[in-house]
Amino acid sequence: MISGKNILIMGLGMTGQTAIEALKDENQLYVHDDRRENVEKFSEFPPYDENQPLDFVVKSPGIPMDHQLVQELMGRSVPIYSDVELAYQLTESEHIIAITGTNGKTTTTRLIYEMLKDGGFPAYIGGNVGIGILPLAKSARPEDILVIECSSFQLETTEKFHPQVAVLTNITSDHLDHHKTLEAYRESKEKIFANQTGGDALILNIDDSYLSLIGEAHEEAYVTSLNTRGERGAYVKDGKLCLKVAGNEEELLAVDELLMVGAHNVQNALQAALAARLMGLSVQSIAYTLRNFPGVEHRIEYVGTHRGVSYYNDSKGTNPDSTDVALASMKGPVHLLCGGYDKGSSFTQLFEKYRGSIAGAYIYGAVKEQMEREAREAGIKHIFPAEDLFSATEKAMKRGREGEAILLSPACASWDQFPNYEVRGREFKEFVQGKWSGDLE
Ligand code: UMA
Repeated sequence: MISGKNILIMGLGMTGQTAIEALKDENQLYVHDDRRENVEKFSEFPPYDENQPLDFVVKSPGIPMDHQLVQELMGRSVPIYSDVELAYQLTESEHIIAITGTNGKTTTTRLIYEMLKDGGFPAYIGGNVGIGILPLAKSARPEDILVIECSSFQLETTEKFHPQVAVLTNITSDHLDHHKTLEAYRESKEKIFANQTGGDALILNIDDSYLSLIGEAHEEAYVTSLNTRGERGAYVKDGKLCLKVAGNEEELLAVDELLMVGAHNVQNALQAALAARLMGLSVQSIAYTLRNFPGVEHRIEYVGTHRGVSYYNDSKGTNPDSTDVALASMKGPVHLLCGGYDKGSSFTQLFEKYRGSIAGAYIYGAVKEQMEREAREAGIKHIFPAEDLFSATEKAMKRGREGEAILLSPACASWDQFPNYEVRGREFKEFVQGKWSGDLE
């Protein structure tokens, strides 16, 4: 419980609003947002006045540390906290699992949560997944398990935050506009385990070169790898996912039994399985979740198999790099549904790289002409221009054969024909499932 404090809420988006709800009854709050209209919406709280003594600040993750007011407050030694730090200070939960990394954190967070729920554990999910953690943290009981996805922005301003299980998926260069240097970005990520002690667990993906170095400095860490077998951790052996937590090896399931595809998802599965096992879940229960988890919605999400053709929704693939990851994850020939809003990207390299596995490119949307030209120049044999996603899908469904995949991974934003990628992905799924139920050719 935090009470009787003077607190500045800086940034009045989701983080600021959930912080206000969590603190307003017991404390004196002040508000600040660079957008005046946002401050006006919270007129029951006084705007920040620089003469006001403050106990601490709750800062929205998107506000950079070099913001003038943040710098000024730091100069006065006022602690600056994120919602994750505040959640830790407010919660009665004694079980926090925190996940961070450049990629894979949303899938790993969701998988851990699903495993705990399937096993009958009182688990809750929140954080950078788009659901603020504060409302959950405040109402949690000691036995509740909080599964929190943490961004580097949120970790940057933690002080006492102390998860019992910390998972690091990978660390590559990202968000340098905010953190300025790779070192500062890494330091923020490493704060996830800064307060851990003997009884806690740190899980590192040592296939990542930087995390492998951290692993060398932290012998007590549990490690995950697709290639090497650590003394403690999770790995792939003879095509099977295995755990080694208390000395003996435990087999979970075969890689082929996962519904999720792609090497990166095998790594996510290893990390989640290890975290769940350390929380006391049985091997059988963990394997059950892994056999049934289709992936996070819109990220190479398995939609189903109809007449031997597998369908995947990767509507989150809004640039050529993400579509590259999706194509690399597919097993056989792929019918690729792509196109949309023109962000000025080039698709030539992507088409050249997957020329051998693309059985058809079904191209639609504002970017159609450029994409079609680049596909042709890259040597894609079967190109089908279409008016919109649905006519493209219909064409792909007619051409798809047993053992092949139909993948929506547009490599473009959705805004020319949809309000956002979520709507695009959902409408795609509804369209194909509607066709299946009509059993259309
Ligand atoms: N603002 C200022 N000055 C600034 C910048 C922002 O006053 O210099 C104000 C804005 O006017 C706005 C507020 O601060 O009113 C910020 O609101 P917001 O809606 O941008 O952010 P929050 O509601 O605080 O949302 C955050 C996360 N957003 C970011 O980190 C940018 C969400 O992560 C997160 O889900 C949510 O809190 C709940 O924890 C999203 C994200 O994109 C998913 N994260 C990045 C990522 O995953 O790469 C880090």
